[in-house]
Amino acid sequence: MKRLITSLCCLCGLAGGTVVANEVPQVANVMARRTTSLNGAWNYIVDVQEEGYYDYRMKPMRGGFFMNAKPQRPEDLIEYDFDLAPAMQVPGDWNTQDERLFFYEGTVWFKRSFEWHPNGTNRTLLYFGAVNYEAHVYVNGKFVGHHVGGFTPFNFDVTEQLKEGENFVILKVDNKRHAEAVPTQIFDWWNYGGITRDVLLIDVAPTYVENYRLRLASTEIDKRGTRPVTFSVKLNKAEAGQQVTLDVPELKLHQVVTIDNEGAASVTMKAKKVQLWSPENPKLYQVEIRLGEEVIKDEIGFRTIETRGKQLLLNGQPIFLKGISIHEEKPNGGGRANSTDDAHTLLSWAKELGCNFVRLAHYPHNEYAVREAERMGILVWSEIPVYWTIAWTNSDTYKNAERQLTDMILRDQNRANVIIWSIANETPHSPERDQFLSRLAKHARSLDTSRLISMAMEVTSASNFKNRLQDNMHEYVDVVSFNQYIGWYRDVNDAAKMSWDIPYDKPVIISEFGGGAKYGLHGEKNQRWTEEFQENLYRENVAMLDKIDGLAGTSPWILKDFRSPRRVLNGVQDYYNRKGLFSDRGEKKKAFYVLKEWYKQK
Ligand code: GCB
Repeated sequence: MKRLITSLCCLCGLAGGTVVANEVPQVANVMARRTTSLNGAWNYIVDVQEEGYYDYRMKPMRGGFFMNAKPQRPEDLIEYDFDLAPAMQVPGDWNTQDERLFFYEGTVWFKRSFEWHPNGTNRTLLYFGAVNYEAHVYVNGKFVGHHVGGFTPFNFDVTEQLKEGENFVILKVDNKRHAEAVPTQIFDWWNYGGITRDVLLIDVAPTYVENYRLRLASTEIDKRGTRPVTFSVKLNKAEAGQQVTLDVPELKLHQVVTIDNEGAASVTMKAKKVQLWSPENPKLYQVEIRLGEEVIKDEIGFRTIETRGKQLLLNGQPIFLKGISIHEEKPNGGGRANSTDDAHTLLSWAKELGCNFVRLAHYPHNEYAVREAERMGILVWSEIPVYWTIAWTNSDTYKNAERQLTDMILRDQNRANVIIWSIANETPHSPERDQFLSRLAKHARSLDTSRLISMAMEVTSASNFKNRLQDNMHEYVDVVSFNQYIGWYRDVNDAAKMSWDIPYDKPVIISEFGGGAKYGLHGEKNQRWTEEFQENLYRENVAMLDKIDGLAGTSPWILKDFRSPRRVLNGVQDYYNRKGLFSDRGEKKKAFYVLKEWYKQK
């Protein structure tokens, strides 16, 4: 029997003392690096009472019995025995892999062993695509870092902790909800816990390319069809004088840049005859970035996105966003999605509906999904979980939201299909909220000027079927978007009487509308939960939307029924939000065809 050891000072990493934190800034495009996957079977121990964390005197024994280990100092070791523990698949949520954990919110410890042969002078980074919600990470018993936020990647330099031969990683994962967290305690989706995205060891040289950006510098094009393209690169170290080479063979771009004192370099080049990425022609160029022995390959598209008054322009041409909202759930039952196949199925359904756009709600989805949408010619709205009632005055909450926003942008900034960063969803108005959100909007803009900023606002309804959008955040966003539930939460059968006053000279997106229906339940059009009710609601809504001045797109709620603990109606909801156009098993409801028909005419 092998004993796995984690040191206590690390277990209580938050409680002071010397903690080794090996976190390094996010490494971009991990799929193109030299990696070893740690996906697969991980042993797990459910720690309902959090003994491992709080009570270092308790020593777990075989079969779940505990005895007092009497440590002399807080730094003494706690021993975990995973030999008898069951295993689950990583990436994956625990809720759908062990039926006892379906509703579980708390701490689970994970462990995986692996063979490792350190490679001379190179560094090794331990990368997690996402862990929901909070992770403490240990390598061979040493604490290497802590991360908060369930939908963004993070990585640690674990070179010093790894050794020749057998090694192990232990994670404490905690998905308890908190009022000051992002998202907060209340949200309308399943709080899937666990290591929900890929785990990789990344082999890098001591100096490596941390991130890079390749994009059109502006909307400019000269008479000869030449466009300015900017390449920026950042190394992990400020090693001035290093040279990085960029190649885009199809555009005959070959450029060497020299790294400055900040570890960065940037250059603007002229590129001829650039085919722009668009839903009709999702053209991607093969790109190679080289630093010494390291070659990073990517596929990058070029496009412009801008607004002119109430118009949205893609590559200079007005576009109507025919969208649908999507949660990150497997298409045909199951839990969190995390693969190109899952993404492909969901996005194919969106395509069948006639979509050129998806709102990936309400948090950054996995990188496979964004990349697959890009290959399929689907524009993306990407969002952070600043949802409903956030603790606006808490500075840690702000830092957390800003970090999630930064990590979302750093991960996907080379994706041509991502056109909108959304900073929030349905947030009740207050001066504190305005301050928080305007700061976030400015932050997003400081990181990325090549995309639009938006957020899902709420429309304020006045009497006599008059609807008015009034939100102080209008000046911080490029696109005014709002959710409305006419025909479901309010004004059933009154869509035709509605008028809309959106007093801003900006494009408008209806970021949600819809209503629930149980697949296979039929009846009259005024009978809630039937497919006919939902079908009629869509008919009335699309007719109403046609009258909204400046409407530049919509992403109805939602592609597929998704799990939510708030949806308890027995026999109808059964813990599913039923507003999908597809059932949780992938069956089409009648409303699908109404939206499809409307999109055909757009
Ligand atoms: C909303 C929320 C979304 C919910 C939806 C609903 O406004 O943005 O997260 O799931 O309504 O079904 O009520």
